[in-house]
Amino acid sequence: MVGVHLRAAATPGPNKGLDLQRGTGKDRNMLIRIRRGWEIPESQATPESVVMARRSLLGAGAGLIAATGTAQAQWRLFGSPVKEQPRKPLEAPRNAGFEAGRAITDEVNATTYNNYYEFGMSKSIVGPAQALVVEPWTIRIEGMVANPRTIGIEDLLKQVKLEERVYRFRCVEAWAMTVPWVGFPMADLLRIAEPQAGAKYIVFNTLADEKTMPGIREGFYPYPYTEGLTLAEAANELTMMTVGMYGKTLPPQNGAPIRFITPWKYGFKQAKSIVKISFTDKRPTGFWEALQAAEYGFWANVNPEVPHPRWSQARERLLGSGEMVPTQIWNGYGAYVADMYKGLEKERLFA
Ligand SMILES: Nc1nc2c(c(=O)[nH]1)N[C@H]1C(S)=C(S)[C@@H](COP(=O)(O)O)O[C@H]1N2
Ligand SMILES: [Mo]
Repeated sequence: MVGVHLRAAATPGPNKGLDLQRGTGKDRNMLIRIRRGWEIPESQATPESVVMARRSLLGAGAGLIAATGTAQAQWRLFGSPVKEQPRKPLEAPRNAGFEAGRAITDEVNATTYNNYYEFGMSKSIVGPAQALVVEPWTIRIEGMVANPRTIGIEDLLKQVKLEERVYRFRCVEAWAMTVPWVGFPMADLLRIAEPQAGAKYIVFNTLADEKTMPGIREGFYPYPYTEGLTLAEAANELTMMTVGMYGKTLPPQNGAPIRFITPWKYGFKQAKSIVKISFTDKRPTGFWEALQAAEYGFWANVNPEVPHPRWSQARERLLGSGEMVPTQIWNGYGAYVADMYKGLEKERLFA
């Protein structure tokens, strides 16, 4: 499977000819020939979606692959037909303690080249994602906590102080971006949630709404999207509950209204549109781990020397410029996180 290398060599950023070939039978009115999703050669599919596509074909659900990717292709050709949800300004003081050492990715690239499989298999889910209803939004806090409860996002935000941090972000598919996120330390969430003494893991479930999400209606995948962290990882000073980017609330496609960010881990850990947070003493199985445990594990820490079974992780392609740069262990955040993994060397820390 060499898709990632081909992709890396292709035009950078979201404006790729590649995605123009994706679409559904519904788009016959478009001027270009639309190749049906299930005709996408494996070499053009993204690594993560290859896993899903295989499963989808097994389940005779090839339509899912084709369900998206159209709106953005039109945008490239004719100007944006996507009416994006308005985003509220969300200015917060930048925490200068976190130097990304790279130029910030242009906002248009970070917000139009996405992985959000509930809305479709391609990178171009901006259009379908606008169906996400972000207000009102509540989060259920349960499991091993002092007081299980449901909290409105406004109430949660009243109890924390927002700040901006510029972090590098690395997807397991070997693309990367640098984003000014707005949010608050997950440590503050732990303080609010009050996990019990025996709790070891925090688990996030994200929205699974069949009314608005085509991927949920398909029913083939182990949704809701689930991810988890050890409580040490959750309390690490890098770990951020994130409600905004580029000085505004998160757009739906990037996980509005709330997701989390662990910049030393591959992107798939960083669950979007969180609706449930639970605490447990059992290691949770993540969405990707449930799909393909041999390729995606619990820890998913970035390491250029541990290749994915199907491609190298040595380098990454920056969204926008397309520049290829070396990947760093822990995505360059070892000074903050490496100590947490001492004594865990027997674990599969990097996949
Ligand atoms: N709910 C949900 N969260 C998700 C995903 C998803 O498909 N659904 N994709 C993950 C993957 S694979 C990546 S790389 C990042 C992408 O985040 P971005 O679209 O903001 O770049 O979100 C992660 N969180
Ligand atoms: Mo990813």
